[in-house]
Amino acid sequence: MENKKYYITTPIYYPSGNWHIGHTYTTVICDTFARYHKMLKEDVFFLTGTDEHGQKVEGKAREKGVTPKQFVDPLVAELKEIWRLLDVKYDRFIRTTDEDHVKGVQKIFKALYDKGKIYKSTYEGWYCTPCESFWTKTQLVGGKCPDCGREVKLETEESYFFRLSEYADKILELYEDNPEFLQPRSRMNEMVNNFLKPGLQDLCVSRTSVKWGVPVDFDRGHTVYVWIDALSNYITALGYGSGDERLFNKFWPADLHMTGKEIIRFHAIIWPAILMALDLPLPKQVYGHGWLLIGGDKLSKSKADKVSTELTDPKELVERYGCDCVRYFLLREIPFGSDGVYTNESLLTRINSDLANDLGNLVSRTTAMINQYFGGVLPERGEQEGTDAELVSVAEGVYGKVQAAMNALDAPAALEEIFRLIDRANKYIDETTPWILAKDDSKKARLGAVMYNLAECIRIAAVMLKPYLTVCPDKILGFLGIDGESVKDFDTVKEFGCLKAGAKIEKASPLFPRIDIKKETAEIEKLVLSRKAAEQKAPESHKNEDIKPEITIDDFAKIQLKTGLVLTAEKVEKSDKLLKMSVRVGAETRTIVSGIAKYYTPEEMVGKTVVVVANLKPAKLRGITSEGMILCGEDSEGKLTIVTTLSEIESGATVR
Ligand code: ME8
Repeated sequence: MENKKYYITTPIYYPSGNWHIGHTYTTVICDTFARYHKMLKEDVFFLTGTDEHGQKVEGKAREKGVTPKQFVDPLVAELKEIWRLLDVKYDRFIRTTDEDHVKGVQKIFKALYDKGKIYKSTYEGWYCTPCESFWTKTQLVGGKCPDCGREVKLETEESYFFRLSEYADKILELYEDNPEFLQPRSRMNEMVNNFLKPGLQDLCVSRTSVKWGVPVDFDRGHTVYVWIDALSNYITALGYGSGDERLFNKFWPADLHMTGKEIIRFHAIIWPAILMALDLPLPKQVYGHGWLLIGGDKLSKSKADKVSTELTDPKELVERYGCDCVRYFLLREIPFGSDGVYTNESLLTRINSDLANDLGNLVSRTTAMINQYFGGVLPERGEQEGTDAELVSVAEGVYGKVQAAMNALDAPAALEEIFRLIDRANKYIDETTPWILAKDDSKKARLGAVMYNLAECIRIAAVMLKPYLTVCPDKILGFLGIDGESVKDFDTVKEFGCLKAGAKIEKASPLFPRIDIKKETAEIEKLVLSRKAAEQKAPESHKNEDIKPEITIDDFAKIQLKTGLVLTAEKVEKSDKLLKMSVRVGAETRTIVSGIAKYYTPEEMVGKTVVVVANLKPAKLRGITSEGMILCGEDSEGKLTIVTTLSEIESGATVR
């Protein structure tokens, strides 16, 4: 196969820090497409990153009393952690504060200026701070920002302008000549009717009032306004303007910019105009996906917190249900290009019905039967009969159908096709009734053929699932005794029968545990409500007035803190609060009684590294002498969390 290249980008993320599951949508889709094209043996470059400049960040940093860079650094680290948890494997994570990006943007700005595409003037416009967008009066909706509906204010300042007004006809022509350029189709109509036909205005591309931005190097009072800065990432990430443009020459133009529908105007009008002005090729396609809605609104953390008791933090969702479940929901539940509603119940229902029931059961039933009837050794395929041919044709058809769906950028439809095979295989078990065949020795060969067909369907489904789910496909292939790459790639799923008889089949452990939806949603609701209550209380109970009178370093030096390793733990009789533990502190082992029984079981405590106040006068608790105290954090609800070390450390180490 031709080693095609494929370049896909997500919009770079504004590091808000209030990450919710909606934020992960664009990038999980892109990761899936990148994985899919890698499996097609294409040379793929997948880009994501963060958009860190602008007034909003500057303001928030000021509020916190830190520099803008100090403000964004931890948020960027959090976002990268979310991508790690969701198994998003990008080829570059660009930050608009990266040195090469900053230099690239300065070059782009200067090139546009030298070409006469940027000029200096005065701007007066209605500015929406949260969206970092200027609007003309006619664009406002009811006097408010047309994108987010929030208040705007009139601002005037000296600015550079990009001659966007010259490009309306060229962009209309671009759409006409390339009907595929902007998808879904409805987005193109919106751009044409709302923006291009009424005519474009020149675009303000620098600010003097915002210091936190890329400085215009030939006019130091100005910083590059956020959209030229942010959009340019798609080429600076490939080294454009850096002197080493090998990646740029190889991957540009992008095959696909995937973005949320609210920023389509920037990607389908402003960005192509900038590229035209730079005489650079245009991306092949821009896709504006829909939103995850909660309570009928675009999912946003502040709204979500107000209106609902849904758990929306991607880290928590992955920790609770696993990366595959969250990815599956995002890719399967939201009709591509449209909005989709997010509820915990819809997530849990998907997990139970598709993953635990359909996929999980098929794998566990089949591998259990091969173990029960054939000692875990895959039988020969043998003679085919009955509905075998139909099953095989569904299995062999999956690859083409998935390909058609992915070419149409429709990941949910691709998953639907794979699950059609899984459903068909489950139905095949009911049709062939292997448990009846197993009772009759003369049917052994038929039973073998049924088992073979099922195992091969599972293999094909697992291989096809690899771009979408990142954990369970390999687990499934492992149960089928496949460890080499030879039967794990797309070339092996177009024809039925690659699986070798004689393979050692392992009885599968449950892939996805079934969730008691009622219990789980009730638990989530309780969790979210208690958190809200704690958030409201926290400022009061943790006020600085709580802080005790100052002490000197010598006072502090009187307290000896040491690390300890919990060797044993048991409940103290007739007490629901106390745990009695033996704790190794360096060379000695101490008995320590601690009031943590409501929060930790004895089993949870054994093996934990704790911090012990080692020179505390022993005290008797319920008749037991406690030789020290274990440090805990106490939240506003009185809930205790033990203090431990970030990495492993020997017991008896000094804590200071
Ligand atoms: O727009 N449902 O950043 P951003 C689906 N930095 N997608 C959602 C969503 C939801 N509820 N909420 C957010 C920016 N997104 C700019 C882009 S491009 C050069 C600069 C998606 O952090 C949103 O549509 O506000 C966008 O694709 C991405 O998350 C980042 O949004």
